[in-house]
Amino acid sequence: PSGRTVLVTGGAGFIGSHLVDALVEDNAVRILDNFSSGTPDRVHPDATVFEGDIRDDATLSRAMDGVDLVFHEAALVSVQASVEEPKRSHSVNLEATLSLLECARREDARVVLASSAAIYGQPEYTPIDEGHPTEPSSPYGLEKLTIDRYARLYHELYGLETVALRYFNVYGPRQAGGDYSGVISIFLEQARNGEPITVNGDGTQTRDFVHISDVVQANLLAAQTESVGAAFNVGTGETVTIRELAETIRSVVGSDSEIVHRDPRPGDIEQSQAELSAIRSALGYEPTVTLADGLQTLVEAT
Ligand code: UD2
Repeated sequence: PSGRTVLVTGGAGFIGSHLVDALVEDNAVRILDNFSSGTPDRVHPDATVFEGDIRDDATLSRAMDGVDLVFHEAALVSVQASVEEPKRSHSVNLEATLSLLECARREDARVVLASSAAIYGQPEYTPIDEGHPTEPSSPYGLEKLTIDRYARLYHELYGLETVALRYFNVYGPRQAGGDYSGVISIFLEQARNGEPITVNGDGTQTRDFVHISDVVQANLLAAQTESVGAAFNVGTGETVTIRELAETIRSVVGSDSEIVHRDPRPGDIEQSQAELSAIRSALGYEPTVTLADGLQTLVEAT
C-alpha cells in the first residue's frame, strides 16, 4: 500500500512494529498501543503514537478517525494467560476487536486482522487447510476463532473489506520481551547463556515456524487483495520437531548447553503444519525465509 492512512494496533509489539517499519516510507502510519508488552524503542520514529488501551472506546475512535486501512495486531498473546484469566483475555482479544470492526465500518476502512492456528485446536490431519475443523482448546483460541468469523461476517453483512490471517508459529527479531516468548527466543537465550535447553516432553512434536518478514509479506498482500471476507493460513508448509529445533539452535549459537526434557506441556499440540494453497493462489504469497536462514540471521543480528 502507498499514500494511505494506516493504523497498526499493537504497533509497539513484535509483529506490529515490523509492519510499521514496512509501511512508514509510503504511508501515514499510526500506532495504537498501551505498552503493556510492546516497548517504545520498537516504534519507528515516523509513526504517530496513540497511547492507550484498545478497550477504551474514546482512544480507539480517535486512532481510527480518518484511516483507510487497519492492521489489527494488538492482543493478549499468551495462551496460558487466557487460561488463567479468560475474562480479561476475552475483553482484549474479542470485545475490543468488535469495537474496532465497528469503527472500521464507520470509516469504511479495510481491516487485516491477526487470527491464529490456535483456532484449529488439536489437528485431525496435517497439513492443516482453512477448512479444517475448528476446536480451539483455550480461551485464546476461541477468541481468535470468533474474531476470524466476525471478520467474515462484517464483510457479508456490511460489505467491509476484511482479511483474517491465521498465523502459525511466528519468530524473528524483537520477539522476546514481556512475560511471553515463543520457543525460539527461549531456546536462543538458553543456548547463549549456556543454560539447559528445556524441551517439553519427548520433543517429537512439530511446528511450522514462519519468519516475521514472511508474516509482513502476507499482511501487505492482504492489504491489496480482492479476496476479501476470507481467512488464510500464514506459515511455511515446512515443519521441524522441537528436539531438532533445540539441536539446531545449539549448533548455530555454538553453545555447549545440554538439552533436557521436562514433563510434556498439558494440552500441547502434537503436529502443526500449514497448508498454503489458498494464500498462494489468492494472494500470491510465497514464504521466502527457511528456518535455517531465519535462525542464522537471528543469531547474527541480535
Ligand atoms: C503457538 C502460538 C500461540 C498459538 C498456538 C496455536 C507462539 C509463540 N505461540 O503456540 O499464540 O497461536 O501456537 O496452536 O507462536 N516448548 C518447549 N520448551 C520451552 C517452550 C516451548 O519445548 O521452553 C515447546 C512447546 O511445548 C511446544 C513448542 O515448543 O511444543 C512451541 O511452543 P510455543 O509456546 O512457542 O508455541 P505454541 O505452538 O505452543
